[in-house]
Amino acid sequence: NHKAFIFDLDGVIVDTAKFHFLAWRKLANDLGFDFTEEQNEQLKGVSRVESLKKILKWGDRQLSEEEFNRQMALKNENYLSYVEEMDQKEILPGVEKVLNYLIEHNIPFALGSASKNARTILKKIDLYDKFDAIVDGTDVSKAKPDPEVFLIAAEKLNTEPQNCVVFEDSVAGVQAANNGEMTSIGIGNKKVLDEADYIFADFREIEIEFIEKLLRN
Ligand code: B16
Ligand code: MG
Repeated sequence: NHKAFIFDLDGVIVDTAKFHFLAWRKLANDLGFDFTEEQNEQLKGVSRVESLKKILKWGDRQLSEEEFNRQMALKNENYLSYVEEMDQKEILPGVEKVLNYLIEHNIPFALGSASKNARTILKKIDLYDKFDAIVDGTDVSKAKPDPEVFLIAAEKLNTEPQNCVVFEDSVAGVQAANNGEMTSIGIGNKKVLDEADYIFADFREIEIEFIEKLLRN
């Protein structure tokens, strides 16, 4: 039984949250309404289907199943046009320092993302081969805050949930880690992520001493 680390993707390793926001906002605007950056917080870590349901509710709009699926596909196409432009420079500051430490010390780590585009993105930023396991939106049936995505990751890393440390930028993701009895580390706004065991604005604030402390716990 060993310690292991699990990383969310969007908002933790890369700032694709900004691309999701742009693409969802375009969809809303095309349907004749808008939503705020504050509302967008509620979309973070949430699956594609659930995100569109929430947005339509905000705009008080209903779509046929066919139109719903068409809009979702359009949004993804638009989102992928941003992803297409990504490269290693998109890896958020401080992330590689932590990943390199884990690699050097043979500490296993996994990706635990709600995104169905996670593998594409990891390849674009050249991190695909670094992870010991990848669990994404194509592997799960229950969305965050359900802990399923992280529990599968723990299993793939051959360890117990209690030994796992999860890095998350979303409220739903922090709750998922807590629901899975894992240590939760919020990356982002202290006020938004107050349910996390530890909170940092970004990875530059995370010292290697902190990682070592987690490993001793
Ligand atoms: P996709 P994460 C999540 O990724 C995003 O935070 C969320 O905004 C997005 O709707 C969801 O992935 C699904 O993404 O449309 O690419 O399948 O933060 O869990 O890595
Ligand atoms: Mg995220």
